[in-house]
Formats: sequence, C-alpha cells, structure tokens
Amino acid sequence: MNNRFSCRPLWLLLCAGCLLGPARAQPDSANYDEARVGAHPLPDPLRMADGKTVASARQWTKVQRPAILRQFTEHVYGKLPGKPPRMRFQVTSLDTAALGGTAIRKQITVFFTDTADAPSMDVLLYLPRRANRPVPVFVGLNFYGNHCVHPDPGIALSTRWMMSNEAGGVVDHRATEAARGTQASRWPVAELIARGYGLATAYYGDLEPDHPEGWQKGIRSQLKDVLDTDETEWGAIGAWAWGLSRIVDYLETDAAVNARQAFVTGHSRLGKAALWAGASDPRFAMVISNESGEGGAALARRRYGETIRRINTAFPHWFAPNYRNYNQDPARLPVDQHLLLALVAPRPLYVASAEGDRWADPKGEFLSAKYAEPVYRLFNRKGVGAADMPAVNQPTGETVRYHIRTGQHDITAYDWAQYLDFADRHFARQPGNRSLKTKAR
Ligand code: GTR
Repeated sequence: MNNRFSCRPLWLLLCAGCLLGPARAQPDSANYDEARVGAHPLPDPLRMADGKTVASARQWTKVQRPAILRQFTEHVYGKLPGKPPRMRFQVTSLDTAALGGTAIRKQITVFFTDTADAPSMDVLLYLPRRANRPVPVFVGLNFYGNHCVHPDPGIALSTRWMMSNEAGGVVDHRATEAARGTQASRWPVAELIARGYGLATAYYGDLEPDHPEGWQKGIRSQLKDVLDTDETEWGAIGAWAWGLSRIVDYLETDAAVNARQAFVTGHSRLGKAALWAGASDPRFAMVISNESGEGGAALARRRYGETIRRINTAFPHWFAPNYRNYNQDPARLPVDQHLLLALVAPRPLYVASAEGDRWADPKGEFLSAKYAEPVYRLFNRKGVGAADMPAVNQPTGETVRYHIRTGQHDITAYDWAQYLDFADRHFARQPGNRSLKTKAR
C-alpha cells in the first residue's frame, strides 16, 4: 500500500486564509513556498469504509465509486439532480455552410420545463461539414456568451447578465457587438473542425450568474421544485456541471453527433465544473481539466496557492455549504481531489497546468492526477506514469495525461493541441472514425 495515503488526519494545517484580509482572489500572503506545504496524508482511493481494500475494477465500480461520489456530493459540490422531466429542445438556427463552408452551425435552446417562461440555456454547436459519420464533440461552457468564442456574425448575441468587462465589449453587464470573438483564442473552432471534431458550448451564466446572489436568477431557484432540490443543497459549480450534462442530453438526440464521444472540457472555475460533470456523468467519454486549481484538480490538503478557506470566502456561492466546514482544517475532509479524478477512471483524463499559474498549484494538480493511478490500474490502464512532475511543455502519461506549459493562467493553442492529440490517440482509431477524419482533413 502506498504510504502517502492515510485516513488519519495527522496534520493540522495552518490556514493561510486566517492571516488574510477581506476577500481578494489572490492575496499576496498566499503560500508559494514548497518547504511550507508540510505533510499532507491523503485518503487512499482503494480503502473502503469497512477498512478493506478494493480488489477489482468491479468492486470499485459497484462499491467504492458510488461511496466516493456520495462524499463529494455531501462535503464538496452538493447534490447533482438529473434531467428535468419536461425538458425540450428547439433548434433556433441552422447554417449548413458556416465558417467559409467548412462547418455546420446549429443553435439550440434547451428549455428546462414546458412552461411558456421556461428557464433555458442556449447551445452553440459547430460540426465539420464534410463528415460522413456522427462526430465526436468537445463540450464546454464559456465565460462571456456563445458569441465570444468566434467572430462568426451568425452567432446570436447573448442578452443575459454577465460580468462587466469593457475591454471585452460587455457594458453594464450586457454584451455589445464589440464582444464578438473576444474569447476566440480559447476556442480554436477551425482547428477542431479540420480535425474532425465538433464543439458544443453554452454560456455558464445561462445556468447561474456568477456572483453570490446569482442563484436567485439561476436554475437553483428557478428549477427548485422541478428538480426537487433546494438551492442550499448545491452550489454554482454544481449548477454549471448540471448544464454540461444537459448539453449531452441534447447531443444524444442529434444524429450528426456521436454522443458516445462527448469530451467535457473547462478552464479554471469552469474546469472545476467540467471535472465534477465528468466525474459524475459517465456519458462523458473523456474529461479535460485546464488549470482548474483549488476545488478542481489540485489537492486541497496542500497549503499552496488558493486554499479552501480562501475560495469559500471569495466565492461563497460556488460549493455546497458543508465545504465551509473544512476552511480551517482541510485534513478533516473525507475526500481530496485525487479521488475526484479517480472517479473518471477508466476514461481518458487530461489535467493541465501552467507555470505562471501558481495560484492553481500546478504541483498539486500533478500529484492529484498521479494519485488517481491505483484506480486506473484496476482497469489495466496506465496513468501519468512519471514519479515527478515533468519539465514544462513535456506532456506525460497514457490514459491519464498531464502537462505544465510555459505561460500564465489561460487556455492556449498549446493546450488545445495536446487535447486534440489525446482525443486522436484514444478515439480516432475506433471503428467509424477513421474515414471521418480522412474526409475532414
Ligand atoms: C480565481 C479563483 C480560482 C479560479 C479562477 C478562474 O479567482 O480563485 O479558483 O477558478 O478564478 O476561474 O479564473
């Protein structure tokens, strides 16, 4: 048994947040000194509640996986309700020769109930035009409305509340025409299409506006009766993750899409949502975390960069209320984030960090991916492999892959190039995809 894992809360962590002033996302006093991280024994993914060790993939799937999922539900993200019974989809626009004739662009409104004023989410879907088979699709939420992912004038401009950002064309919390394509560097649509993949995205604020009172205008209050879930039983990250699964509900109805190859992806807070969605919804065939940090891929017990206390202070609406119980002492938390990553097994998982993104604790993200390995091993899958963090721009690992790239907190062309190669490696050779890729190139 790996002695790094222990259920004993031996180490009382000093809480960096105690030393800090009022809520700021990245206080100067955060710890960035590896020597001050201290020991942080972690729960063993294979140790079951009765003290026995998981001996098979079957036992993991039947016993340990559901138990760990319940712990994340109770202590970290809250309840994750299922599909609302009367959800419906409406294709609001279709262009079969978008992006210079290379792509099909569909816009779909997902109505969560059948009432006239039903809460809804607008999905933008691009598919390669020349595909002769249903295509695999990357699924991810965006920060500033679907119109931000590409300058394509056919994308409907979101009318929802969003964080003001004048440089990004958002004035008085509303998008203007100037907002089109402002996040395009994070969404290489042409590249995805050329390589035979689709992209489905929606604005995260359609599910819940990202501020402490956002729940009042989001699905946590609007769908409380329909989903039989009180707004205090989950948080905004749960609401965003829930939306990602609803996108798959739509994809399952679209004959042009191979919904068995839906790859969930997200950056930063939306990387946290992508991981929670990918961990809990096995329909996601591959899961990608781009610099998700604290409450995402990074180990919570490592006192480095953002801490549980800091995240709950700056973003009190993100997690289940119980998560605050661990503000002072993360070692008491029955789970840590390597267990979240383990819930993805045996599906391909990619965890990415950036050298300049110390706040997200790159080493904590790497170790988390590494400590999910025993679960992948149960399925005869190889994880990140390396014992130590790889050098920058040197991705490592098979079914679990990891890189730390040069640069700052962002999602870049380098990150996407790795994700596309990873998807090719795991899915392109499956029956039905070879001809698609040949044709699309
Ligand atoms: C930061 C937050 C991080 C990360 C990031 C983001 O302010 O502390 O946990 O989620 O925001 O979403 O860009």
